[in-house]
Amino acid sequence: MFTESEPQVVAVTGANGRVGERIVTEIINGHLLDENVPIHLRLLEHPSAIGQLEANAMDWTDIPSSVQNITTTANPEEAFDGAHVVIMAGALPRKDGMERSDLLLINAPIFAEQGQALNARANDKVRVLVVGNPANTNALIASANAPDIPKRSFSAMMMLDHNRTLTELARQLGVPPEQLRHLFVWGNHSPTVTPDIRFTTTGGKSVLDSLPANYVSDTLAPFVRDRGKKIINASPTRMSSGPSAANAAVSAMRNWLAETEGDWVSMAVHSDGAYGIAEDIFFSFPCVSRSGEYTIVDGLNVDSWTRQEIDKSAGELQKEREVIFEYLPK
Ligand code: NAX
Repeated sequence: MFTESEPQVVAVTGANGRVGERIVTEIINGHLLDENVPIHLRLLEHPSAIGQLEANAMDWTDIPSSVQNITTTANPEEAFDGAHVVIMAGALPRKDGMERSDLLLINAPIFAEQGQALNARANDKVRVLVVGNPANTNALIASANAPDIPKRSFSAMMMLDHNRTLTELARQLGVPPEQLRHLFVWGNHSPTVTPDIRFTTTGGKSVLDSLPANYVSDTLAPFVRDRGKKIINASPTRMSSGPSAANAAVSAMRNWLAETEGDWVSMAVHSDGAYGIAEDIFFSFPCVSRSGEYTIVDGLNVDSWTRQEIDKSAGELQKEREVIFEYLPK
């Protein structure tokens, strides 16, 4: 899929949004598939945003790239027809005063409808990355509404939490981020996400020897959990992450389709009970991946602090599941 010479149909939802627009630009700039792979780009938006999206599509068409054509549409079935790769960034944002449960119920119908459209029209081997929040539970809704597509073909984006962990740790240690291996996050893309650096090495040595005691619980986890809110609060117009989110979405999909080369990535995937996590939620585990097939890294020991934190995240996802239960077909 990653290096095919046949054209690959790549769909992006919410393509006119702050994150979606940047995802499209990254794809056109060759950051998703090998640059020789011809791409047919399908951009899905809410009807109110189609006018601007059409103008953006003209703009994108002027960039020389492997994208052979761009279709803009407000119809999910048209967007997903024959799709090999789908990145779902189209969702309504949380407004001031809105609870997480309100956001769940506002976005659930979007992901139910789009899950059904994927089921009806996507390629058998489609890979779907859900970015729109609450991403883990939206992935559950989309996959439950696409019963003919294997659950393993869906994941929710944890790469931004992963990259926030990676870059903060690299700053703390004074090493380039690419020198750090075997780092990941557990759980939900929410304030319960839990970074894990107990197995992380640089130059073959554990990073733990160079860090203060309780660094993860006292410094790193609060940093990763608060980062999104801090960015919004720092913005005069209360804008959330844009470039880092788009970069994370495209690299998460690229890692999945290509090869993680012995390193680990954080993917929220359908839980099969690994590490004692409840089944039928999308939970972030350490994963390796090759050619669109991920494997959860198994056999890692879990210390008591990590256990307590990941159980909180799993409990939160089980509650989210109850809130949107009516959108999960029986
Ligand atoms: P924006 O509000 O800028 O963009 C969302 C876009 O979705 C808009 O253009 C809107 O018209 C479109 N949309 C709404 N309903 C739609 C529908 N039914 N079909 C197709 N498109 C529809 O938000 P933005 O900052 O781009 O964020 C997009 C989503 O990503 C949000 O849900 C956000 O919370 C989520 N994020 C998730 C992250 C993660 O790590 N999983 C990080 C980044 C981002 O905050």
